[in-house]
Amino acid sequence: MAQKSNFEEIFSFLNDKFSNETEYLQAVHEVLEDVVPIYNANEDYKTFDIVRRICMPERIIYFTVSWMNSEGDIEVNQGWRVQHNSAMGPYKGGLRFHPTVNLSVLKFLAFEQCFKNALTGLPMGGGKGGSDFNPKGRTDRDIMLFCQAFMRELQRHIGANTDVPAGDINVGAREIGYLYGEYRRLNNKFEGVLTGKGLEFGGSYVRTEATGFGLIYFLEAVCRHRDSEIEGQTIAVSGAGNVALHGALKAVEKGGKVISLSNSRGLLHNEDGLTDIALKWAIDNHATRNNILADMAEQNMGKWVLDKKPWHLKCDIALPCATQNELLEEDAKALLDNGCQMVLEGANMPCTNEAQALFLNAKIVYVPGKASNAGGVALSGLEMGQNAMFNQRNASALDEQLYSIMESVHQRCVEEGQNNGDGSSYIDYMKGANIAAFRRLADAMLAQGV
Ligand code: NDP
Ligand code: 2IT
Repeated sequence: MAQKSNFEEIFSFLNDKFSNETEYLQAVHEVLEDVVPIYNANEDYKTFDIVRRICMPERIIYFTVSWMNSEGDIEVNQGWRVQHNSAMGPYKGGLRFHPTVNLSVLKFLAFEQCFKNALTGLPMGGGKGGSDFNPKGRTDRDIMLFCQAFMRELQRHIGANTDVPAGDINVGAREIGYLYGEYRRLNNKFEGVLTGKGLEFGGSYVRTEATGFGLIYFLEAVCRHRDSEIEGQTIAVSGAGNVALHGALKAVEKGGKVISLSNSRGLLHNEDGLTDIALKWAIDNHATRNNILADMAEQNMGKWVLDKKPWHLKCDIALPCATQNELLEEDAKALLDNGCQMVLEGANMPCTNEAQALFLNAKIVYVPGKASNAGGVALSGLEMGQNAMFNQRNASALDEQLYSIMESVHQRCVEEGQNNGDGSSYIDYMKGANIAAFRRLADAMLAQGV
């Protein structure tokens, strides 16, 4: 009789084995706590040790990136690709260049990505990669030289049907262009090996906007479910990059009042609400400015406040769109004290465990990033489809499909996140997202044997 795994043992196995990987363990615990009853009710999941296998990356690639910068100096960085799970399709997930990148951060991101990708309903496995390279303040030439050196190592591990990276923090259209160019030169072939490419070389319309727009489409679905609407609501946004700016723009287009943006240095506050003109200007210029928010303040688009986050501002809706663990317990308290009714994550795991617990306890709407920011990777999936067919679809058809994918992600969360045993109509979006994604992934693994 085959041995069956049990939850307690798996928890302590992971805790012991990866005790120094705090972000990874945080992401794993967040999912496992919700799936205990599903797991315990399924004998096959236990027999085939599905939970342990879902938590452990299938493969981790490490490489050293030694490169010569434009001054002729040698620089040495670390690079990784975590190929977490391929049961549902090629490994898929972004690349992050940031000095805080380490294996724990990439393992948490790769793990979450598998669940997010499962929620989109598209055939994509999950992965994540990146480097501790800090691109801030570097010349365009140095960025190109670094991207080329990084790809020289990464290229042997990826492919259109194997592993398809994309952007993430500090990896946008420019970096994807340089990475793609190096891949093409080394492999002598055009294939959809990266997403987020330029429109002239296999990129997709709407990919740049997709994460932020998708976040607001998800918000719209939440509002519709509660018989409310975005129009007239006050919204605090953190971050000032791809996700934050496109989320803020779409929120304003839907009639919301967006009162903040932020970055690692401070806050832009505008209590009357940022205009679509200001946000479009920021979208066009953020990639080339050192501090787009300070530049916006100089143009009277808001007030720049050094070293502040937006969470003390009075708002109805909070959209954390910067980075992991940016929203702490005291921030959650401040939001709740000020009457905030909804928190939807644009970033990956931006709320700490303590902050999450406060939101769930208060029974406000709390949506984890794996559901609410799934629009980016969903559009990446559509880019892969276009590359495989050697075609390019038009923007309005893709925007419509993004909208309907976000509606269906919302629906999956509602189906698994309602009926909390207390007779209320409260939707636990975190539980819903975790369970819906777990079932798909676990069943795909089960069907394929060991
Ligand atoms: P960008 O590089 O475009 O922007 C990142 C923003 O977050 C910048 O404003 C940056 O400020 C700020 N930030 C980064 N690190 C920190 C920090 N430690 N503390 C405070 N602020 C910080 O990245 P994206 O907008 O693409 O990504 C933002 C989040 O969204 C990430 O969590 C990412 O994983 C997630 N995400 C991205 C998707 C995409 O398609 N791009 C898809 C789904 C999720 P500064 O410039 O000062 O560093
Ligand atoms: O976190 C994410 O979903 C992303 N950075 C996008 C991944 C992708 O492959 O488009």
